[in-house]
Amino acid sequence: MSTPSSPQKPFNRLLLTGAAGGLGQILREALQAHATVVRASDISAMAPAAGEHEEVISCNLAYKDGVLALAADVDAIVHLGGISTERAFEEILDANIRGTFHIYEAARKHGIKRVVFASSNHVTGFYPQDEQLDAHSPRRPDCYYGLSKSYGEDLATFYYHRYGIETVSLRIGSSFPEPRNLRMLSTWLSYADLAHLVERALLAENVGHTVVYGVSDNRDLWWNNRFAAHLGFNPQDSSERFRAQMEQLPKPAANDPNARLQGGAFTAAGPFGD
Ligand code: NAI
Ligand code: 15L
Repeated sequence: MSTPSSPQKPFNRLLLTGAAGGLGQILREALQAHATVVRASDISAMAPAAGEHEEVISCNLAYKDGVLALAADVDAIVHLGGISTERAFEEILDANIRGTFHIYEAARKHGIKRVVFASSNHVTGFYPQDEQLDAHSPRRPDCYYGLSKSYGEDLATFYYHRYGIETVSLRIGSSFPEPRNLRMLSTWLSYADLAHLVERALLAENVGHTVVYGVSDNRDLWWNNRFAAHLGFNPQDSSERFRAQMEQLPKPAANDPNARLQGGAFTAAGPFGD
């Protein structure tokens, strides 16, 4: 007689930062499959309120003591929290640079061995759209925001070699319900593929610090995930079904960053405060 499979989930408690954001709301739900309790945190108010298997904790990532307390008793961290577009450096400094440092310090102090870090395609945004990249391509951050994600990836490498904390850095393309412009036909990551990617990033073994581009199985890809094959990430969606709709939109001029550079408009944002 076969033994019934165990109802045990792989993690007792997972911490999700940025849980009130666009992707956080999707992952609050998706992570329920992998943890008995999801601790959902953000600086912003969260809706809906805490579900049966959730703990909701308000926390500003810029404050170290708060982040240390936030990560107590968790088995792994999915770190999405922070500024998600280009802004003045000081804002990025607090939320993304200090914030991600605090996450790694919390992992070190609490003995947490796995972080899934929401990096971004803006770590390599200054490449032209006709060049294909992989995880070993030298970085070309395209803005302060991209720089902060690049620093996050450096933290991940450091904390792996120094303390054995493993990370999967997800260089997410454009994760929205649908692509919003022609560029996103190449960069789109569906929510279903995002949930699958985060699952693989949590469960794959011996990841060290793995960098993977978070992108669906789109027709015209700029990124090759050959160095992340061990994750077992097999995206199922494609932006192709939106092509006709996107091609109806006004085309950017040939010299517009949206038509030339992988990072699109982020490459020309700012400077702020001049
Ligand atoms: P979002 O802006 O909707 O969510 C980010 C969340 O972080 C917000 O709820 C915000 O309140 C929170 N946050 C900001 N500063 C904070 C602080 N100091 N302390 C605590 N929480 C703070 O962004 P989205 O789209 O959900 O993205 C999630 C993550 O994925 C972000 O790190 C973003 O940079 C990254 N990403 C997203 C992409 C996308 O296409 N959605 C593409 C590439 C990267
Ligand atoms: C990102 O990193 C942003 O968080 C997101 O809002 C999108 O703009 C995305 O990149 C993109 O490049 O489309």
